[in-house]
Amino acid sequence: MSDIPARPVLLTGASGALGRVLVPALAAAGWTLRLTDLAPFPDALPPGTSFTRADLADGVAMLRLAEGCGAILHFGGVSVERPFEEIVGPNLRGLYHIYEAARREKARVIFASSNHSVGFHERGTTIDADDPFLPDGYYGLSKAYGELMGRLYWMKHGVESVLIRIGSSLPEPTTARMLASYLSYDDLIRFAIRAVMAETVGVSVVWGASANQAMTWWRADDRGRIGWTPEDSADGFAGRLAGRVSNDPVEERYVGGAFCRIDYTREDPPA
Ligand code: 15L
Repeated sequence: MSDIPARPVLLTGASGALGRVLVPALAAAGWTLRLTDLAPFPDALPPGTSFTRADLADGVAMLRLAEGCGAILHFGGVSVERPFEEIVGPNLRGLYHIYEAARREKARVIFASSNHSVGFHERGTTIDADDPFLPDGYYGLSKAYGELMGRLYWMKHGVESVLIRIGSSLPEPTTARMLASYLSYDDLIRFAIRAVMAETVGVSVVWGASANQAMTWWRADDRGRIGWTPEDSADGFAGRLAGRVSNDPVEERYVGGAFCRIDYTREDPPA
């Protein structure tokens, strides 16, 4: 079975940290990629790729970019906690433009959701993918909205989505929290390939963490439907990072870590 999609794939957020990981890997796998971002693409463009600078807020540009594409890897938008007004354009309106383009092209969306959509779940508990959203800020809320958008477009228009709630995808884990939340770049690349190539996915939700022993927060998801199993692990960093914690009880209590603390005004944390 070939791992090359029949139609080109659109990648938004191509100039971002994860976009720059995916581009060379997917191009090397022989994929035809249409890349876009608000920022210029900082690396050399590999064969089989083209780059167009565009704003997610520009619905017509998104429709044009998606023309003829079979899948959209949507990694664009604001990727950290920011004031509400900065999130609305790229993450809410922009997401709508992506789904409208997918609807027109009958394309599948692979949406880079985030652990921050469930960031206020406690680290001491274990949740499944269908447990309630508990966003830890406007950014996490926008990711929950994106996931619900995926469900709406599936029910109403038959647009398929794979929604990956990414933990911490970095070259390597840097805090004790990331001993659980770390997602290696190679596991992310293998995920993206399976998410695009899997035969049917409906709406699939996947926890985006490597096979980390400390990952006790998340359990059931739809990875079986897309045929993805993480192969890497943060475990080798445990000795070095176990003590790398903050002194902040809010940050250490919840899955979303430092994002939970931003603009936190409660004086009576829940018992
Ligand atoms: C995210 O969603 C962010 O995009 C990233 O910058 C990290 O902060 C990550 O979550 C995390 O929670 O570690």
